[in-house]
Amino acid sequence: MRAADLPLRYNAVEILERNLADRAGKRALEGPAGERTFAEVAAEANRVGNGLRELGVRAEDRVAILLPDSPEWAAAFFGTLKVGGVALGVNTLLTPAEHAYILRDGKARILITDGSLAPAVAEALESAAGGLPDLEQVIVVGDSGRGPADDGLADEAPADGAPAGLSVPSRDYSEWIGAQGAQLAPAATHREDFCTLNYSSGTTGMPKGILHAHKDLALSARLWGVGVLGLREDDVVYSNAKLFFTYGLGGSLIFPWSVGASAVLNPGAGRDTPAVLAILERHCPTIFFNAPTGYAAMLAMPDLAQEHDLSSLRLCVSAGEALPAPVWHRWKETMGVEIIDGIGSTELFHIFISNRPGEVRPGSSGTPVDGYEVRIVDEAGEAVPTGELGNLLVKGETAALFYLHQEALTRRTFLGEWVWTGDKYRVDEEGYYWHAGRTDDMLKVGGIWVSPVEVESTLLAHSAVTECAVVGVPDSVGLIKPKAWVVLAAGFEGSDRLAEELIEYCIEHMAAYKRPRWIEFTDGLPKTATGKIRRFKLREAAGARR
Ligand code: 3UK
Repeated sequence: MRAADLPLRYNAVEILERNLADRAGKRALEGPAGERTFAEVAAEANRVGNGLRELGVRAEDRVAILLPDSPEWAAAFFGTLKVGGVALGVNTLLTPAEHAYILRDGKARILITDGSLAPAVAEALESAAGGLPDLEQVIVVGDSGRGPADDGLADEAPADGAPAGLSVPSRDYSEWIGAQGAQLAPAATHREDFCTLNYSSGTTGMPKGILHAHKDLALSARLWGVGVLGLREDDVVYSNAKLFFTYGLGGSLIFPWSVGASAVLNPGAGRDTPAVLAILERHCPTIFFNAPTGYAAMLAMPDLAQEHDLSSLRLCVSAGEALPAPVWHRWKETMGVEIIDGIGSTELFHIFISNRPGEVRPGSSGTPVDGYEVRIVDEAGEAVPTGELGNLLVKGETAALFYLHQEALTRRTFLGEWVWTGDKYRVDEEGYYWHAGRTDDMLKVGGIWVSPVEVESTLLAHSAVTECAVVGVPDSVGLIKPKAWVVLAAGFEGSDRLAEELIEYCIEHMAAYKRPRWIEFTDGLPKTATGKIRRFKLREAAGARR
C-alpha cells in the first residue's frame, strides 16, 4: 500500500469509524479505566469534536492530551482528528517544566488533562517561561479540581468556572461533552494534513516536536500492523507502551482498530510489573507490546510462568531499544511465545525494520518492512559492505518532514527522501539488520569500535544479571574503556568476586578487548520516561566521580 492509494481527502478518524458498519456493538476498549464499544467511542469522539468546535478549534489547531491511557484519551484523540485538529499526545511522566515547554512550543490551544495530574498541570501553567499565550482552555477528566484542597488546586472556583490556581479557564470533561451532540461530520482534511504531534525526548537536549499526517497512521497500520504482525479482528492487543508514545498509539489504538480488533488500556504505570501481569491475566490479550526492559523486569519475577497464566498470548512485540538475544530466549523458554523485535522511531511514526513471526533472528531487528528502504553508510555517505558497521538511513512514506522550530537539526536529520536515524547498524548475508548502538554511544576502545549493546547482551546472558548498561569511561590515562552498571537478579549480592566473575565471563564470550574494565552494582538504571537507558547520565556520574 502507498499513500496514493488513500483518497486525497482522507481523515484518519476513518480508522475508528470503519468499524461502525459491521461491528459497532463490539468491544473496542477494555481495562481498569473502563470499556467501550466502537459505537460508544465514536459517539464520544463526536461529542469531543463538537465541544472543540464550540471552543473555536479549527483545522490545524493543536489539542494537547495529557491523560493516562483511558477511553477518554481515545475519544479526545479521534475527536481532535475529526475536526481537522492536531492531537498533541503529552508524556504524563515528564516534569512540569517539560510540560510547560511542550505546551508552549506546540502552541496547544486546548489542554485535556486528568484530575490526578491537576497539581502538576497547575505548576506547568504557572512555571511556563513567557507564559502560554496560545492556551485558552483546560478540560479536566475525572476530579474537576473543585474538590478538596489537597488535590493541588485551590478549593474555591471563581465564578467563570476556572479553579483558582489555574491561570487558564477550565471545565469538567463530562459536563463539557454531556452538553454536546453525538453527530459530527468529519473535516475534509487532505491525507497529507498533519494530525499528530509528539515530542521525542532523545538522549540529550530539548525534546523535538514531530508532526505526522493522516496518511501516516493508515499506512503504518497496513505496512507493519497487518503486513508484518498479521493483526486480525479476533485479536485483543495490550500495549505497555503508553498512548503518548507513537509506539503505544499504533499498538493500542491505530493498528488494532484498523482491523476491528480490540485493545486493553492500562491507566497505571507501565513499570508496575505486578499490575501489568494482573492486567494480562484479567484481560487475556493475544498480543502484548512492551519495551525490552519491561520483558526483563517480568522475567525477573519469581516463578513467572508458574505464578501467572499468560496462555492467551500468541505474539509479543518489542521496540524502543534493542532486545538482547538472551532476553528473547528466556522469554521464549518461559512463555513459549516469540517476541517480535522491530526498530521504529517517532520520526517514522512506527516500526520500519522488523522481525517476522516464525522467522525471528534473536538479537537482530529483522529485515526492512515493505514500504521502507534502508541504507547503511559510512561517514562520507557511501554504502558500507555487508557485515560492516555504518549509519542507518531510512526512507518511507510515513516519515515526518521536519522537527518543529528546529531548523538546524531538521537539516541534519531529514536529508531529502532519507532520514538519518542516528543508529549504528550492520546487515548480515541473509539481510537481517543488527543494531549496534546509537551513533553517540559507540565506543572506540584501542582504536576499534565496541558496541555497548554487545557487551550488555553478553553480561545479560549471565544468570546473575537482570539489567545492565555499558558506557565509555576514561581510564587513568584518559583512554575510553567500557564500564558496566549491573542490576543483579534476586539472590545475588554484589562483591569484588562477582565482578571478577562477570568480567571473566565476558572474556570467555566476547573478544577480550570488549570486556568491561569496571563493574558497578546498582539497584536501578537511570531511564527516560519511555524506558530507554540514559547512558549519558551514567557517563556524567562516572565523570563526576573521577
Ligand atoms: C531506538 C531501537 C534498537 C533507536 C519507537 C517503535 O522507539 C521509538 O521511537 P523513539 O523516537 O526512538 C527511536 C530510536 O530508538 N530503537 C527503537 N526501537 C529499537 N533500537 N532496536 C529496536 N527495536 O535508536 C531509534 O532510532 O523514542 C519504536 C515504534 C514507534 C516508536 N516511536
